[in-house]
Amino acid sequence: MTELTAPKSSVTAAQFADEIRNELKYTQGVTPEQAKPADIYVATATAVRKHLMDSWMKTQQDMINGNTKAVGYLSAEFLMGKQLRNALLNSGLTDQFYAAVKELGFDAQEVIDAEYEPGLGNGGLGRLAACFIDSLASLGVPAFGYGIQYRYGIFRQEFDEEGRQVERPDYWLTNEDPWGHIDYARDQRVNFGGEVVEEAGKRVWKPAWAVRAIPVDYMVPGYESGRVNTLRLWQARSYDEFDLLTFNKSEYLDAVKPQVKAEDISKILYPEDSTEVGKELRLEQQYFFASASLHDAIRVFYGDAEKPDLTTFPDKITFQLNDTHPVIGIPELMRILIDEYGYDWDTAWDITTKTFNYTCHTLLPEALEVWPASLIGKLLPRHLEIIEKINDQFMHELEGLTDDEAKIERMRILTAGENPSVRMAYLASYAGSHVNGVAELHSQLLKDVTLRDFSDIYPAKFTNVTNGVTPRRFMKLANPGLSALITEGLGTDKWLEDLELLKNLEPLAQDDEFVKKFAKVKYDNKVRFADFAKSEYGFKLDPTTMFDTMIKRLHEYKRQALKILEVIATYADIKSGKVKVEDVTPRTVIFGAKAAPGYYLAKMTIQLINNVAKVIDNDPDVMGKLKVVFPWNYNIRVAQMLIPATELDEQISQAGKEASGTSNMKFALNGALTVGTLDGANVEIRERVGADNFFLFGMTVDEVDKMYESNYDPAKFYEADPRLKTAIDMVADGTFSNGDKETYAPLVSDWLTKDWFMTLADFTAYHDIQSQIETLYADQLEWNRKAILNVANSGYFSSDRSIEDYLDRVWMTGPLPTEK
Ligand code: 26Y
Repeated sequence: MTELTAPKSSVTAAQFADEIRNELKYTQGVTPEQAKPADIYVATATAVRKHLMDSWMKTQQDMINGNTKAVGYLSAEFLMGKQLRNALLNSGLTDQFYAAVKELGFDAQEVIDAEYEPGLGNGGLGRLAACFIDSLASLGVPAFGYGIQYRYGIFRQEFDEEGRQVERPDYWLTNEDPWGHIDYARDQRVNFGGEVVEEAGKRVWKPAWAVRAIPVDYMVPGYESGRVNTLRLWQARSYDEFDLLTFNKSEYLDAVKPQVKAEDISKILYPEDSTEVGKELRLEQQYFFASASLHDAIRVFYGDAEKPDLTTFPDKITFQLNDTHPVIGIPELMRILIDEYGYDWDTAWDITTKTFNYTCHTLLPEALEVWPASLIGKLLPRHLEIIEKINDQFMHELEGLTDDEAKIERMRILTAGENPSVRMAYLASYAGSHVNGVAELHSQLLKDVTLRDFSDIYPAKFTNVTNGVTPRRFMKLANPGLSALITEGLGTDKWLEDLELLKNLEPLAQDDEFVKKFAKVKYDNKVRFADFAKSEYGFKLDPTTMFDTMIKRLHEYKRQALKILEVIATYADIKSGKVKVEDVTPRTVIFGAKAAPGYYLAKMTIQLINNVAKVIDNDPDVMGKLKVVFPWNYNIRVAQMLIPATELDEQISQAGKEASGTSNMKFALNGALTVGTLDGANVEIRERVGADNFFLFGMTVDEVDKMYESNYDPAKFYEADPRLKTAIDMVADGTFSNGDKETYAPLVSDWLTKDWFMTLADFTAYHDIQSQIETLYADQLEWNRKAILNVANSGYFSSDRSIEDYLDRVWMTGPLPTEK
């Protein structure tokens, strides 16, 4: 597979092969004859890094010496995916790589497969951060991604005999990581614990222990921009015993305890998303990377100056807080400015508020982080004092702005009462310059519901930036067939930098020849995925069936249950003869999802899906008509194979719960049609691709609210729809648990008595839309026409556009000047 439209570097394939040989010899000490694919991978990565080195250094120099404000993207997660092909693409070395590897006698795919995917994120939020830093570099905006280099990424998912999820550690650093450069000389000390004392009229923090933060730098090459930014991920190391003993005057054995503890800080990514985990270690992680990153930015822009003028800090860099996870950076910057640099409170506040902006990624109240003040006091006593003072100042400010005392009380950053806690979203909304949601509907709901009081008082802070995805990874790399066809159709490959150009494909949706070519690309992608699924998972997929996919974290609000209940009902319809076998549109239903290890109902849903898959697979009555597969350990690599092969994309969350979604954008851009609710970015996708080209169903946000108000009773829906009743009864009666009625009892009971996300209420509408889907699918030309219209009208969902919006609405900066 070659990728002919890759921008070219002037290096020839023969030269690149020599560079790889050189790395094999001088970096790894192996001959080409001894080399394994993994060696070639490391050598190639090392060679690519060297190609990027000059641009990387120049980008940093231009940033430091110029007047363009940089962006610091503070994120606890960066879900980067494999780096090799992306780095080759962006450095213009793709063709040379394939030729050089061939010359060296290796199979390119084996070399690519040798890279272990870093899973340093849970899902959407982490992947968004990765897309954003790609776009920042591609637009030539000077930027740092700042995060944590977890030793263990998101767990590796396996399924046991019973179909239950089993979590295995993801020790991704067992092999060499040629992309990350550890920079011991640019470490930072991060302090914890201890107490605050009064010294010469000043509050002085006497920490009890410290962690050494060591940066690991990853190059982030822009596509065709000549710019290379930095992703700086911090690793926690301990200081030596001597140092610890001076810090902690207790016994030796007690003194080494913190040393062991120090290294734990960057050890593991918390696998929870959406539901809050109030773990001490998590707060330590958050402070660890926020503190190290802020100090690092000061070092980058002011060097080691004793008395830098930090009033210019907000002109040098603007920090985006990716959700509440880095919000402890706000009191940290206050502390740095006051305690370390001697600024007065007001000046420090002025600098801090100009420096930070906050993105909220949720509407679920349980996902808004709240920390017990006692915990903050224990780990970060000085920060608690600062937060108290911020809260006092805030209350005072509010008293001048409103007479509504109840409102003032509701807005407290530090809650009143016996066990006060700190609401990180409120702290960010008060201290940040801008607050944004991640899709139009979500930003509106933030203003109307979640952060309503704040938007009442500070309306100008609130804005929207709809998410986006990088077309480089999710079109060019993931879908070379479609990319080539688009380039052919448009007569240029400039669309990879300006995705709105896809609009010009619209007329081609009426060109039957083009539509057939498009259909062929889709079919080839289905075959490619079927082959992959066979070799990777042992699944036998029929590429002539409709590929119907639902990939996302497993969560009740996302409603995988709705999909599996519909599958069960269809299965029952075929079994009972209610639907004639010949009338069924053959479908392959594909799930990919990890559940948080402690999320009981989510894990049970995984078990159910696996067992439905098994029962259907063993039933000759539905053979060739219905198949369910659940490739385990869904990750970026699987996404890159599966999204291009998908024809129908499931975005079926309860309206008002999915902040945006980003796979919906990837699917539309890869020519899948969406069946979805009016939720998150689905709303905007539908607006752009056209209502005729989107399968809409289900309650709206208003209808959902009304139903909550009218005391929603799911059992009524169960009684009213015989198909739904049959499906739930089958889950209850042991059809998918070898006759055991207990296995899914908690799930069934939840559906019938609570069903907080109203799966049952939307079931009938979800079923009704299926006949529309199947009728259209029967007319392949029409289906593919609509799929092309999805591609043509989704250019807006490029993360380049999202970044442009951030630049205009939030960051107020732009690209570095280019040389004439
Ligand atoms: C507090 C901690 C447990 C936590 C950790 C991770 C909380 C949340 C998360 C991750 C959230 C996340 O991935 N949110 C998703 O962000 C995407 C990017 O904006 C959205 O598209 C998606 O709707 C949202 O669920």
